[in-house]
Amino acid sequence: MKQYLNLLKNVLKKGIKRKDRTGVGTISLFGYQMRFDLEEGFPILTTKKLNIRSIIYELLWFLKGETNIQFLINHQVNIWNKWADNNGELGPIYGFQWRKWPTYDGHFIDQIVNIIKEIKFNPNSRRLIVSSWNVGMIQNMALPPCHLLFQFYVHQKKLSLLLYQRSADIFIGLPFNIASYALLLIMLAKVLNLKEKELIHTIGDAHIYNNHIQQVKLQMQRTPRPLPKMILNPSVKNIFQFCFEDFELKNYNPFPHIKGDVAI
Ligand code: THF
Repeated sequence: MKQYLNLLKNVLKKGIKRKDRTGVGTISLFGYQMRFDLEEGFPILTTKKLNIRSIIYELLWFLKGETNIQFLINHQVNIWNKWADNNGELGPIYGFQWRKWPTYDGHFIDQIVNIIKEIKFNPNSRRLIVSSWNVGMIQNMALPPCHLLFQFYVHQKKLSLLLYQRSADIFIGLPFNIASYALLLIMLAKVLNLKEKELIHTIGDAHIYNNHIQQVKLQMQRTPRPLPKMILNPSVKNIFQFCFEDFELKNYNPFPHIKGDVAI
């Protein structure tokens, strides 16, 4: 993925040294956008091997509306462990806001059910938005949402998704985030009988942690390989009925995995 390598180049060249909440320190660039044409393949890194299993299970977990890591643990996915409390709870993060955004009068809004209806019956709408940035509940979340808002756009039966991410850990989290939203776009397109078109990823604070610089430089020496294809089970017509076995990543031939510590 050229787009990702260009981002690495830009941050190393134009980024500024910056202190951060975790104490690790970063090189940071404010404001960046990448575009991924899904017709060219599934946008997953080939310059290091990613664990697509974790990415799929995390997205299924968001879509279930769950905020307890038990489901992830049951499937040997440990990416959220460091932020959960003793009961495995993360507070009202992504899953809760996507499926159960609470209203003033005590009801709950299912943003995923609503967005599917809206895209179907009102594809020209300029309000096709799902948000996790519930200002009044941020203090109750283990971590304020990073990828906090996304918007859909339909043109000639093709569906695009624009994501706004306030903060991106470029080495660890960002490759997960890109693949996750590409997957969500493909899933929604499938159940809506549309084709997936473009993923547009906008980032606020795009940063490389100081302890990831060597790993990033190693990745920059690797030449990206052809993108794989993501195949979904065509018989699934309901977004909530997908399970892990319905996904197949074909022709993924990445360079070996590169380890890095996650800042907490
Ligand atoms: N905090 C920080 N500092 N970085 C992040 O990327 C991040 N997230 C989520 C919440 N807080 C964050 C958590 N997402 C991994 C991947 C995604 C995460 C957290 C951790 C991780 O450990 N990845 C390993 C392998 C994991 C595996 O094999 O399953 C890796 O090397 O990629 C970003 O949204």
